Amino acid sequence: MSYEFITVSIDETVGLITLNRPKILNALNLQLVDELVAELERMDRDPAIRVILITGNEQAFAAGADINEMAEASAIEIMKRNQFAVWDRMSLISKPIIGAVSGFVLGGGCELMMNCDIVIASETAQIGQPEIKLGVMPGAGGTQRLTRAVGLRKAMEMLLTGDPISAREAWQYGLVNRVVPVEAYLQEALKLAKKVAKQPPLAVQVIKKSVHKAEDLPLQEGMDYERSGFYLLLASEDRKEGMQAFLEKRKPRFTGN
Ligand code: CO8
Repeated sequence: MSYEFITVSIDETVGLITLNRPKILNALNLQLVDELVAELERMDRDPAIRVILITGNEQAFAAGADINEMAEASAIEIMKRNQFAVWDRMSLISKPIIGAVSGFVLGGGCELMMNCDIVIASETAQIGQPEIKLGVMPGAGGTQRLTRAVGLRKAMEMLLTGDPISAREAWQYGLVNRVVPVEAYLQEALKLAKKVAKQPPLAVQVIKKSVHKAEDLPLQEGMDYERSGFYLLLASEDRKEGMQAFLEKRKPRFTGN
């Protein structure tokens, strides 16, 4: 498949998607989001890929939705585009998504980052939801996922001022997993992706889904959900292999069955 606004490659079993509109700081136009979601879904189905990594460039992960595309459109036109129907499909991806972010991570860019399961940030990253400065508000999870991630007061401050926070502050609030020098962020994310890619794929996917359920479900329902996953994985070939390998004091060979 050929794309205009993203590039795609594979490194061992890690699928790498790079946002590629550098002249306008990877602003997310409709076509870019279409391409991104199509490729995420393709990689999710591709048995050769176990983990997906999304990145941008050093200057910008993404500076938000493409303001040119929104500026002239009426509310009804934007509603009729139904762009969030595509966006929301990202949360159905079953393989883990690692984000490697640097530079501007703003608006829709921050919301895209929050769609990633694990995030490695360069120390140059500036992360925020500046929509209020444009007279609007986030529409792809900025008030919901950010509040769950950093807590009500910090989210309120970020959303009402529109000011970005530094990578280090984002790390203190648990919004990103790790902050590394700009020269290293992509390699660090790739190293982590390869580590997760070596784990048994079924367990990885069931754990991912179960962790996300913790954001939505009351505790006891979440515990019930977790237990179903636990029993399900006991039926997998990889469980036999994992336990056998432990007993035989050798490395397991996981197949995803
Ligand atoms: N949309 C379109 N073009 C952009 C965007 C954007 N979001 N951000 C930057 N650009 C363009 C600039 O217009 C400029 O283009 P040109 O060279 O043709 O003039 C180029 O990128 C470089 O930008 P600057 O010259 O402004 O670079 P600076 O280093 O001076 O400033 C900033 C960088 C601070 C990032 C600044 O460009 C800026 O404030 N950008 C807008 C950030 C923003 O407000 N983002 C939120 C957008 S709204 C949103 O995301 C709603 C999400 C709803 C869900 C969407 C799902 C897809």
